[in-house]
Amino acid sequence: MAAASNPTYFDDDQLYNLNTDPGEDNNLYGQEPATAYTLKKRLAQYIGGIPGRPFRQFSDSSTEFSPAPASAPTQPANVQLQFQGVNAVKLQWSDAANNELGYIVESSTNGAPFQVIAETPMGTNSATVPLPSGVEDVVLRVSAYNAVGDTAGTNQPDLLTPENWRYRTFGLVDPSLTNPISQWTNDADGDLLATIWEYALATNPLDSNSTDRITGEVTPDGTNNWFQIVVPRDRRRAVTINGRVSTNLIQWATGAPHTAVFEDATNRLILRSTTPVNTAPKQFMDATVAFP
Ligand SMILES: [Ca+2]
Ligand SMILES: [Ca+2]
Repeated sequence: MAAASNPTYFDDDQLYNLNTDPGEDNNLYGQEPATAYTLKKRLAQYIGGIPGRPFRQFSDSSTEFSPAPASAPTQPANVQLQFQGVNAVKLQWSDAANNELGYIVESSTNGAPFQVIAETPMGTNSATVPLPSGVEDVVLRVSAYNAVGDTAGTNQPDLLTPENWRYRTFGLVDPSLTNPISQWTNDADGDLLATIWEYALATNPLDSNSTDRITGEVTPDGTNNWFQIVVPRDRRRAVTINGRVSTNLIQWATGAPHTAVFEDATNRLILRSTTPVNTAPKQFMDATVAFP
């Protein structure tokens, strides 16, 4: 009778919003991963506390489920990321745990705390998740979980690494990243910043109005005057920026001992010539950028 009147009666996992759906017609399980994760943990803790309950008395397909495990599950191994277009990724991992309630995928955007964006059953080894459009700084992690705790995979895919960023930036127009437009040395928007610099400075390589520049300044420290450049970068981006200095614009000396990092902040890098202006009044500086 219930099955005849309720289309989700035989669903393995069920979650309803009783405020808006008192008839339980619309199974939200899968749409509310954080809720499913929380409720499964609470349920496991609850039934794990009933003494003498005869678990697995039915021919349950679950061989892994244990409501009262002795420890948190083993972490998922070998977490891998595969793009499904520029705004979705498939995560795959090895199911190394034998007492997990399931897996969760969490994301952290722009350095914010991780939030659950997908939940999968025990024994699973993949999930496809959407990415927030236009947000470049996204870190993903996969954890096995049970009532005792969560254990995150060591490898946390980072969408801001150079190749992931390049794919998300140019994948719509050049999915194989082989055309001139998507090359690191190219200036796709003609704003005189090569794409590798747009990446380092956190500007948009496809928008000529999105640009930034390195500025120079002379700073006294009481004894000497120092010539330095301020590079407005984002430290999360995996590039190495070196200062270089010249007295004739022909010969350049790059990095130490000719230049030194004076300040290494999250949003800027200050590189200083190690020769005081008092000693060498005529100096030129700029910076080079390369992947580490
Ligand atoms: Ca450019
Ligand atoms: Ca630009």
